[in-house]
Amino acid sequence: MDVRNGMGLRPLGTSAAEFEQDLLSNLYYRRGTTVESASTQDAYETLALTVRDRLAERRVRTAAAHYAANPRWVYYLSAEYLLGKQLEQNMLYSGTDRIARIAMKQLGLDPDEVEGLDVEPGLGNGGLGRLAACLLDAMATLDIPAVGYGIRYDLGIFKQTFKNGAQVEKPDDWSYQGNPWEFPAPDDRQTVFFYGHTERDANGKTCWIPGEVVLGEPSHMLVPGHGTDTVNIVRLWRARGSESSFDLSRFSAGQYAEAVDEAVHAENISKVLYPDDSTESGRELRLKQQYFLVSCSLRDIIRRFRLRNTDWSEFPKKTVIQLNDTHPTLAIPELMRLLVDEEGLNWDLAWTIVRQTFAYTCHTLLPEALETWSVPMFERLLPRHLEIIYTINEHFLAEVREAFPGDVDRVRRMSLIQEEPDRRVRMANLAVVGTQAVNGVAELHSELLASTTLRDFAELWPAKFHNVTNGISPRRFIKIANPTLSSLISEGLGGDEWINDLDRLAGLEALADDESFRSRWRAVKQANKVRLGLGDPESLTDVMIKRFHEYKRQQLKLLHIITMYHRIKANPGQAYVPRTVLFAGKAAPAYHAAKHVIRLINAVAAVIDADPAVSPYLKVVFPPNYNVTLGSLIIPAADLSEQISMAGKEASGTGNMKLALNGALTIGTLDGANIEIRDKVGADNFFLFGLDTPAATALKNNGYRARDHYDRDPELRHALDSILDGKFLGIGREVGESLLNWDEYLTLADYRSYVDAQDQVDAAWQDTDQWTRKSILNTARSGFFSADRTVRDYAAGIWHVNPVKVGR
Ligand code: 26W
Repeated sequence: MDVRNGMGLRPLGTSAAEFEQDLLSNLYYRRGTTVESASTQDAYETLALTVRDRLAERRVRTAAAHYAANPRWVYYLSAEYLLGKQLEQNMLYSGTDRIARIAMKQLGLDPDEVEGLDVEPGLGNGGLGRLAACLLDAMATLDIPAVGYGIRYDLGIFKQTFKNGAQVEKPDDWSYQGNPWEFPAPDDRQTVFFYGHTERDANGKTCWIPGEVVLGEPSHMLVPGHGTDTVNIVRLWRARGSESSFDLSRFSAGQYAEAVDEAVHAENISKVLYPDDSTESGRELRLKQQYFLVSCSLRDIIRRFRLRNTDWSEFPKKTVIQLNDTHPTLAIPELMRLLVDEEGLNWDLAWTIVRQTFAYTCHTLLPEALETWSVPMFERLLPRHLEIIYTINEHFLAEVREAFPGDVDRVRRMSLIQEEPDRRVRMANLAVVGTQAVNGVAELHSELLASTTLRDFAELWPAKFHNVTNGISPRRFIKIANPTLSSLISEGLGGDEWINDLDRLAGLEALADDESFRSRWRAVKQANKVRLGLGDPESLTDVMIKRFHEYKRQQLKLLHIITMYHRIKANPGQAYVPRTVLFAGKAAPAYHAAKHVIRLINAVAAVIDADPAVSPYLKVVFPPNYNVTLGSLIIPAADLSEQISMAGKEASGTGNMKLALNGALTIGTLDGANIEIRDKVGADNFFLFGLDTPAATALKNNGYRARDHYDRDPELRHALDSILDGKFLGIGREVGESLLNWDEYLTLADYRSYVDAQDQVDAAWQDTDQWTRKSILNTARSGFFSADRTVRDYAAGIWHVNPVKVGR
């Protein structure tokens, strides 16, 4: 009986035998080879395509359901996505993980070897990029019609290696072997203008005469929901030279380089991800990337809108565009340009549509991370957009003057244009003015945004400001990363519904009192440490994994390590809690202070390793090239989670959530989402230390002198002196001096409180049962930090969208 699904196709098989058949046919027809002559790469590509087909089948039904529903869409604009490896996720979501491995074995293939060829697309720097990926996963799992838009960088975040302990960056040509998970869609290419000038035609209509034209070619990757048939997409744009960019006459004149010059120039736009995650580069190519992203994406969004709608006033009802930090803020003047210059709408209607359509998430508090672009550069690259921004500013400042008559300072602070010391466009101000909602990513962060960084705007538009505390995908960061703990939890809770309903973890609280459950919990952690294979599995695994930045204070962790080293050296006979301290993370290539800390960590690690009096009790490991894949290996093996940033600096953090969910206890400051984690898991199950935000701010404002702490704390002085005296392979002078003479992030001020808290950690660790109870309670009370809850908050408070079920 020939059954066909709604798409008129025979559904793909769900048995291992049928999967094997599909593997074979894909090997023959799509890979053009045979089992006998297939390379492992052939086998990998074939496996990927065979799994992808099952998701593509759902994708077609999703697209049909969405078309029929003509819903309100969420468009997520982000310059970064850290999607992680796709194979294991897509096998889990398509329910093929078991049958695929059986089928491969049937064909004499080694599943681990084949799966080992899956590549991680490193299209992001850190927190912001990974959050984007977790939110896309949750939107699909909650059946919310959504599309992610980004840039398909040829070269992702650099590969990190160490040479004599120093970070070395290597280009990451992630799709060198191709990428089986993407669907190129050249027919949806878009045209993007740069440079040139503007002209007014007879009836005053403005035209932009570009100086350069490039093409944006999209390819999309599937974003499957877990436990549902929804499959959304993330569309990534790649820059191409226009058809006519190859100069045949120059080529035939032997000027080969010149012949391709224009094409190469165009392709450079999406060539490489900027590796900065906190300091703006100010580079023109970065601004080109940002405009390229928003111009292609808005044209695609309008193409999709027109499929089912004609009336522009419907646009904000059918479309909400979330700006992931200021990087895609040019979307605001770009939509104004498209509506006014190309669609002929009048300014006020266009502005109403624009403000109702956009929302902005801010991910930082660091002033140097708030982007501003020099007016001359802006004028040269985007002349029409600068005109539009001037007009927006005019109307806006009139509103400010009306609301705060005579307050010239406020007008100067709120203007979209900084006048002194040089004229710059303030992207954060534009993002706030051109959107219907602004949110921070943790309660403290959102409060600080409204009371400091964006205070003027919060006083003008209090209702516009929201908080949406970050979240993480439980599928990626416990189900896939920690399968053994996941099955123990499912056993304890009597089912695995918790993966899509994380609050159900609360059911584990009772099991914290069950000795046999506790010992199995410990065994899982132990096995994960053995799997990681870095350091003695019996030791306390103390983990600090995140980008390197002085506000995150890896230097404080280092001072603690050196203090432990000195204590062990001074009292060799004493019993010590064996510790393995694991660092992982990259520093922006131009961020030299952070790179000095990396070098010093590796030097201290080497000295300790070589010291037989200390190495039995203390080990420092620093695996290179931290990314989603390495994080997924480290997080399940962690006992202690280091979240030690200066209070008021870490917007939220998401690593803190991943580690707590996997049963690590947190030692941390009252910063970002640490506060909410401590509230949820309980103060007894969290090691708190350090100054809170008001105290830190007060200390900074009342002439903080780091040297005072050095003078009055002998252990601190000993640790700092050992750095300054070059005790660690002569490395670290810069770090020592910057701490003693500058210490912008109050590292020395929090040292004593931190070391004392670490002593409490050692004490707590020795009561294994108690520690295990606290570990189970951390997991049990982490339900709130699911990205599903985060997306539900966005959907209810900012997007006002509803799920669309995808039928069979
Ligand atoms: C202009 C260069 C640049 C590039 C990236 C500046 C700032 C960024 C990102 C906003 C930095 C970032 O990743 N921020 C992190 O975002 C996470 C997700 O919300 C938060 O959890 C982290 O606290 C925050 O540091």
